[in-house]
Order: sequence, then C-alpha cells, then structure tokens
Amino acid sequence: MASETVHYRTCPFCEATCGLEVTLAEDRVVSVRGDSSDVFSRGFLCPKSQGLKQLNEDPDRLARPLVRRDGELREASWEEAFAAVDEGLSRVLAQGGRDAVAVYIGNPAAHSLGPTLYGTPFLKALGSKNVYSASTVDQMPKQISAGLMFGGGLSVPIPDVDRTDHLLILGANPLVSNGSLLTAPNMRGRIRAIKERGGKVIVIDPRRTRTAEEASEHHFIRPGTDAHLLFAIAHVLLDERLTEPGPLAELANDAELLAELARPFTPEAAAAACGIEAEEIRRLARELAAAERAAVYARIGTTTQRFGTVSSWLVDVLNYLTGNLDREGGAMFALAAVAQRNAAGTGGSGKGVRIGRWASRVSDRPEVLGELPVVCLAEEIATPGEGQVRALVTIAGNPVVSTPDSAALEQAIEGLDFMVCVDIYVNETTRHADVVLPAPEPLAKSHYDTALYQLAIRSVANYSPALLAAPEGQPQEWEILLRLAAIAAGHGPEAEIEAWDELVLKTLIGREVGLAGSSIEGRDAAEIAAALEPRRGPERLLDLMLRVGPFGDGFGSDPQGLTLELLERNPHGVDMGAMRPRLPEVLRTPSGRIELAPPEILADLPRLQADLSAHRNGQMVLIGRRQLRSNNSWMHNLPALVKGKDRCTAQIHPADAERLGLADGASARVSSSVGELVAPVEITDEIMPGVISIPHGWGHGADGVRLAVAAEHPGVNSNLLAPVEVDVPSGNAVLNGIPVEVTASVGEPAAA
Ligand SMILES: Nc1nc2c(c(=O)[nH]1)N[C@H]1C(S)=C(S)[C@@H](COP(=O)(O)OP(=O)(O)OC[C@H]3O[C@@H](n4cnc5c(=O)[nH]c(N)nc54)[C@H](O)[C@@H]3O)O[C@H]1N2
Ligand SMILES: Nc1nc2c(c(=O)[nH]1)N[C@H]1C(S)=C(S)[C@@H](COP(=O)(O)OP(=O)(O)OC[C@H]3O[C@@H](n4cnc5c(=O)[nH]c(N)nc54)[C@H](O)[C@@H]3O)O[C@H]1N2
Ligand code: SF4
Ligand SMILES: [Mo]
Repeated sequence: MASETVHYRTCPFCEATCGLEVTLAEDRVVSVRGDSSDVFSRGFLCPKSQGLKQLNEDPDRLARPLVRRDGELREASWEEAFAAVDEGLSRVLAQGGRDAVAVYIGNPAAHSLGPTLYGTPFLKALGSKNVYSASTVDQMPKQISAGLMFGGGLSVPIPDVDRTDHLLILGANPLVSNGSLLTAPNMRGRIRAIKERGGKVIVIDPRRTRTAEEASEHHFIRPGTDAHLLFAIAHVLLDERLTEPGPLAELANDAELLAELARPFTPEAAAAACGIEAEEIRRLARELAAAERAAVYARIGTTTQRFGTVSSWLVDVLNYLTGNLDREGGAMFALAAVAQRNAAGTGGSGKGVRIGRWASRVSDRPEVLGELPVVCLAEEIATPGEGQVRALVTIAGNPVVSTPDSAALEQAIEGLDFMVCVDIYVNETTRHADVVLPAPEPLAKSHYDTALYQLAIRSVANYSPALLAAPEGQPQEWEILLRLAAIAAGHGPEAEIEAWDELVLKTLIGREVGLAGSSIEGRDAAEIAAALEPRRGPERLLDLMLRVGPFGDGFGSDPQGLTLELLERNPHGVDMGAMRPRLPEVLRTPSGRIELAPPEILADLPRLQADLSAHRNGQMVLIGRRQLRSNNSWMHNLPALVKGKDRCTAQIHPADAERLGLADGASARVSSSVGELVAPVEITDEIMPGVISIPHGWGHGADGVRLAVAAEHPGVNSNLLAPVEVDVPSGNAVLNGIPVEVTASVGEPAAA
C-alpha cells in the first residue's frame, strides 16, 4: 500500500478561501477535510470541497487537447493543438483585424493564478476591444458604483461581520454561496456570533433562504425594487435627522444633494413598489441608525437586476449616512497582501475610474472597466460589417449556459469561423470549439487568491503549491495563456514562452520601481529581478507582488515582511489581522474625496423614478437560486455533488400554484419574451407570491456534451428565458425579476 501524505491548501472553488487538508496516497486523493489550523477558516468547509477529489477522478475531465477534424473534436498533441490555434486565429486576425477576435473570461479564472496573472498579457497581445467576462452577469454594478465613489473598481466596502452589531443583507445568501464580494469562510458561524453578542441580522430577499432562516428577521421583496427600498431608508434617515456621518462629512462631496434625491422615495411610495410596508421601512431605517455598529451588505440579487448600479451605490450611501463607512463593525475597505491597487503608491487620490471610453459596435453600449457587457456578444458575432467578431477565445467560461438569451448566443457561436476554449470539459459552450486546451486539475496547479483576498474581512495570505504533476506534456494554465499571447502577437505556436514570462516580469518591476510611494521606488530593476531567482511563472510574479505589497519585505526594507518563501513555511496561512480604517488613503478619486453623487449614477435616477410610479400588472417574475452543491454550471459532473433528488425545479408559492393550476411535481411551462422551457414544479411558501425561482447553470442534455454524470441530471437552462436587458450604467445583465408566463404543461415530461 502506498504511504499517505498530508497537505494543506486553499480551496479554489468559491470566494471563501477555505483551508483544506488533502491526504494523498501517491497521486490518488484519499480524503479532503477542513484544515482546523487554517488561520482563516479554522476547519470550515462545504460539500464543494470534495470537488478536488472528484475532479481528480472524473474520467470526463480533459487531459489532452482536442482539435476538430471532420466535424469531430478529437484528441491531438499539444503541438498540433497550438498549431491549429495559430492557424485559426491568424486567419481571422488577417481578415478581420484585432476586434474580430473576442475573448470571454469565466468565473473560475478569478480563482486560478494562470488567468489572474497572465490573462492581462494575453489580452494586451491580442489588442481586441471585444473583451467580455462573467463580471457583467455578476458584480459589475458594484464595481462601477464603488469605482465612481471611491476611485477603484475593487474599492468595494465589505461588512465587518466579526465586529458588527447589525447586519442588513439584501440579495445575498452567504449560507449557500459562502459569501461573495465578502471573503469570510463560515458565514453561518459568523452570523450566529452576531446574534449571540446581542446583534441583529436582517435579510431582504424574495426567497426565505437559509440565510434568512438563520437571520433575526426576513422580509420578502419584489424582485428588482431594492433601490426603491434603499432610497426610502435614506429618505427616513434624512427626514428624521437620523444621519450621523461623523468625521466622514469632511471627506465627502455632494452630501447636500442626497436629501433632494431621496425626496420622492417616501416609505409609502417605496412600499407600493417593493412590497415591504411603509412602517416596516421606517423601522428598518431607525434600527439601522440606532445600532452602535451596523453594515449594509448587498450582493447578486441586487446587482443582476434592473437597478444594479443605483442599488449598489445606495448601499454605500446608507453606510455613509449612518457613519458606518470605514468604521470597525461597519462597512470597511479590505487590505490584501497582493495586488491591492487601492494600496499602491501614494494614496488619497488618483485617476479614478472612467466608463464609456469606447462602445460596442452594434448597440453602442459603453465599455466598463476595460470590457464590454457580455449581453453584446451574440450580436457582435451575428451582425455583419466592419469589426464583426469572427473568432472567440473562452477561458474558464460557459457563456452558453451562464449568460442571457442563451439560444441566441449559441446560434451566433455556431456561425463563428474559429473558436478556442481553455477549459477542462466539453460542455455546452466548448462543444462548439475548434480547439479545446485543457487546464490542469486544481491539485496540479499552485494557488493563491490574488483577487478574493482583496475583499476579505481579514488580511490573510496563503499559498498552496501544486500537489500533483500534470500529465506528461501538459502545460500549466499560465503557459497556455502565454502561448496564446505569443500566437496573438504573431510570434507563432512555438515562440519562446520564457521570453514572454521575462517580459511580463520586467513590465511589473518597471511599473513598481517607477511608482511614487512604492517600497522599491527608484530601486534597480535588475537587482529586484535577481532577488526573485530562480523562480519562474506565477511564483515569481507572486513573490514580487507580495514583497512590494502592504505587508511585504520591500526587498529588504522590512525583513519581517511577507515573501513567498515565508508563505511556503506557513501552509496554514498568515493572518495580519482584521480590517482597519483606510480613509482617506484608500481613495483614488481625482478629487481625493468620497463622491456621494457621481453624475454617471444620477443619470440613471429618472429611470428609477419612472419605475417608482410604474403600474405593476401582477405578472409572475423569475429569479434564480444558487445551490450548495452546484458551482454555477460546472460541477454537475461530480457524482458526490449531484446525487439525490433533482434540484433544477421551478419553485412557486402555493397561492400561485393554485391560481395557475400547477401541482407539486408536475411540469410547468415557463415562457418569457425570448424563450420557453418546461421544468418540474416545487410548491413552497419559501418563495414570495408572484415570484418563480429556477436555478441557473443547468441544461446539460445537448448533443456533443461530454459530461456523462451531468447528462443524467440535465435540468434546464434558465437563461433561455433571460432577454437582453441591462442595468444601464454598468451594462450588467438583468437575471432576476424577468417577467414570465407560467402555465401547466399537460402531457409533457419535465426536463429535469
Ligand atoms: N440566470 C442566472 N445566470 C447567471 C447567474 C445567476 O445568478 N443567474 N450567475 C452569474 C454569475 S455570478 C457568474 S460568475 C456566471 C458564471 O459564468 P461562467 O464563468 O461563464 O460559467 P461557469 O459555470 O462558472 O463555467 C466555468 C467554466 O470553467 C471551466 N473550468 C472549471 N475549472 C477550470 C479551470 O481551472 N481552468 C479552466 N480553464 N476552466 C475551468 C468549466 O468547465 C466551465 O466551462 O454565471 C452567471 N449566470
Ligand atoms: N454553492 C455555490 N456557491 C457559489 C456559487 C454557486 O453557484 N454555488 N456561485 C458563486 C458565484 S459565481 C457568486 S457571484 C456568488 C453569489 O453569491 P450570492 O450573492 O450570495 O448568491 P445567491 O445565493 O445567488 O444569492 C442571491 C440572492 O438574491 C435573491 N434575489 C434575487 N432577486 C433579488 C432582488 O431583486 N432583490 C433582492 N433583495 N434579492 C434578490 C435570491 O433569492 C438569492 O437568495 O456565489 C458563489 N458561490
Ligand atoms: S465554502 Fe467555498 S472555499 Fe470553502 S470549501 Fe466550500 S467551495 Fe471551497
Ligand atoms: Mo459570480
């Protein structure tokens, strides 16, 4: 019997960054458990952690590249695959120019060092304005509001859950999602602790979720109306003189505009829109103001909806008005050891963020933080003319399932001249590829959360080396991206990747030694590069970023500071403590002040005001539903995570079911302006009357998909129902609050 070895690593599957204890017998995974010594998660884990073992064992996970020959995706060598990419991309670039190649970057890219560190070099080498990502079906509204208010797209205040007495949560279900734009493992424990110290947790959600069950109080809200509610809370605070911004008042622009802006949003007017009674809204406002330390936190239910940016803005307006912004126990700015842009150089002011520097070709939708809204992708492919997209590169994404009007996107993708996917499966999206380049499994990659620690309630650093070797000849994900960069730059499929890696390093060092206020400002670039020897790839970049970061050793200036070597010696992570107040140093606005009323956001208020008095016709609206054992669209091929009852059901309130003649377990036909589907009915009073909930990420039955386990639990793709509709300032897709018709579907088997 092989002897067993025990290893510690960070789970790469969600934002909680749990520490795991992985036991191996040679290259076989014996077990995955919570690491009780992890400085942050203290042994907490969720069922998805078993994905490390299950992915390792999944026969459908790709180990070799696939190249389309005679219409079929067939195994090929890495040389053949990169040659095919070179041929395909070069052909499209030659005919259509840079913008003819679009890129879509999916969610797991944010959890993987290859894309986080080498995605930008690839995009630079490609030079296309057709860059899309899962951000515009997710958090872009929050990034826009935070960017305009505080000057940085990741300057998102997060609730200091360990020290707050009062947490108002809207449109988030951290007991299932494990937190988002909020890196805090074990949210159940942390929410319980708030209640145990006499505090209060309130959840505003059209579903009585697990988080709502755990909370002190839950209110149903009509989907898409959070901005009305939040404005009404502001209205009460201002009207009853309950505001108390304290010293922040000295730092903020335009505070005097808020009362005028909030005036139309009386509790009575908001109540009619959102379904929460006016007196309850008043109480929510008074309790928020009265709490010693309070935080308002909102997540995807408030961003993937019609008023995502305005809602996101109002959350921080409330945090400001109640004096809870940047205060312990309030909503604070995190400080990560690595890549924290709002901690670089001399702080206090900066360039801020600008949106709309260019626009999409077909619908003229503004650019947001360097990318275009993904709702534009289908039409950019399908609409002929100068600048038409003819090739698509996907990196860790499944847009055919994850983005709106899926049928239109899929049809557009079928018409592409060339498509290459960096992925681990042949799924609904990658089945259309000409070349699939498999990334190594998570255990064969090193890991560090450069993105998620920037939103963590504690300053934590934890590095995990690769535990398993990738199959013979398989490049690392960062090497795949560098090779794509070289191909995009016209250097061919056999370019020297090492030279590209040097270039990436030199660029980073050059920026840092030239940055006023950097710990290595003015130092010799060659000396810094030499100090990083003999590391290569992500490890070298990470070491650099750690050392120049806020906790770094500054290449000698603080010998106790962080280096990658120090993290290697601390497999359970290093904890630098809870969040600390960071104003005004965190600001990067041109004014050096908090912008409480950015014009880009005010421009959207007439739309909101029109909605306040809009006639509500009583039509059913669709929302989504995250599930503990799903991860968006891609963990449904892992037996441990799909066993049991089928989960892709349409939840509906008993009163609606009766009115519509729907029986539990029977099939419902759900149709919207763009599509329809049939799903099994689940009658439950967990859901608000007038609302129907179908989880996203399902619909695995298509031809050519190579997911044997998922095919047994296919479910339906709820994004067939989502029309192309956006939150205007951010271009983010509206995925919640979609008007639908629901009828009994007689004689049809439910698809799930
Ligand atoms: N209706 C509705 N739609 C939604 C949402 C919703 O709430 N409702 N949520 C939205 C949100 S928040 C998000 S983030 C998006 C997600 O949208 P996407 O990111 O497009 O979709 P995922 O399902 O996360 O697909 C991830 C892909 O990455 C692959 N993959 C997994 N691990 C790796 C890896 O290590 N390397 C590489 N290269 N590939 C890997 C998987 O096989 C899969 O193809 O979905 C959005 N869509
Ligand atoms: N197990 C699991 N964990 C995940 C994921 C997963 O798929 N599965 N996905 C990961 C990803 S990519 C992300 S972005 C995060 C998301 O993390 P969360 O934002 O916590 O995600 P959800 O669980 O979708 O919570 C959104 C809530 O908003 C509610 N909602 C819908 N519409 C509205 C509305 O108009 N107003 C209000 N107030 N609420 C509304 C929904 O009922 C739902 O309870 O989760 C991550 N973690
Ligand atoms: S909560 Fe997230 S990070 Fe923690 S074990 Fe589950 S998937 Fe992994
Ligand atoms: Mo997401």
